Amino acid sequence: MTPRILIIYTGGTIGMVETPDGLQPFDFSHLMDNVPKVGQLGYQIDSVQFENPIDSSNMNPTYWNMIVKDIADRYDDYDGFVVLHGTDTMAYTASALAFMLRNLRKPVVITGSQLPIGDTREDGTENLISALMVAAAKDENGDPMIQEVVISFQDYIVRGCRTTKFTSTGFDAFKSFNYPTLGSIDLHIDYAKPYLLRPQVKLPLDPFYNMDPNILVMWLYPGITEDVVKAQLSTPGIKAVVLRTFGAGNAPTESWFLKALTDAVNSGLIVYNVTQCLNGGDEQKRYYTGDMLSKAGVISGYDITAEAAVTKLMYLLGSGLTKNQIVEYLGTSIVGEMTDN
Ligand code: ASN
Repeated sequence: MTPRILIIYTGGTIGMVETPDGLQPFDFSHLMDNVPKVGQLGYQIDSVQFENPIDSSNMNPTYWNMIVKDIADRYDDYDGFVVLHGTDTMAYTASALAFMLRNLRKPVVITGSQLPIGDTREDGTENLISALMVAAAKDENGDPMIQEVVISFQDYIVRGCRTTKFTSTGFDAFKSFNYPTLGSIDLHIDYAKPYLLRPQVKLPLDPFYNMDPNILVMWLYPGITEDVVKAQLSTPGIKAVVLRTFGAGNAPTESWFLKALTDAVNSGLIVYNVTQCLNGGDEQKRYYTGDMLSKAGVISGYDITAEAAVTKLMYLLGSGLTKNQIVEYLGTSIVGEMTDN
């Protein structure tokens, strides 16, 4: 059977052109004209594109809804989906889509590039062709090899909601620090089958369109002042805080700081502890500087990425759950975004 793949082009460097004002997204036909090799795959490839392709720094929940709808509307017509996206916020989109595409059982493969596909030296051609092949891959039972949202970039396939962009210049821009890579792309494309998500229940795709962006990310640093902490925690409208802590999930133990956090929690704010470290995670009970946070009602994010934490909160807050239910979900994995404790 000829694989049927839908490409969703959102913008990003992969399709950009030089302008006097810097690199800017351009249309999809320009991109495809530069990769005639795609035809050699022999796939049936269709495409949709954002009316005005964007630099991914402009990504937001409205655009996520558009991607989710593009997939949901055509879910039965294709074997897999390739989302072309800028690298800057790709890890956020990969995480958001993982939560929003509920009951996903087909590949959603996100890729892009660090240099535009029309440049003499570029990484876009290979990334696009590899992503198409990953989206078309089947396992030994003829089921999709990938049944989740992944990022396929340069030499690796990684779980979308475990991934971080860790270099702005390297071609291997993405890394999954706390979960094994799902596949390697070299002479062959090999899959790490034990680590692939295999949904236990087979239910119809249930797209979600109600991400709630009322989140604050508070990054701690030595010397952070009471005024700065209090001003952030009293930001109008916020419902949850991603607290970017030190090391194994630690924070200052000064009484004003703990009081500010306790007051925030008591006033109904959800505070989610996510370490500033890329590798490892929170162990809130390990040091007294973390244990104080548990006592103040802060919830541990364990080894979740900041990108997954932000989008998980947007998803849970938009789901109409009670605070207790949200707290429960924050401590466990929904789509493989954290290691269950
Ligand atoms: N600024 C670009 C974007 O995220 C970066 C890239 O795609 N390499 O859209």
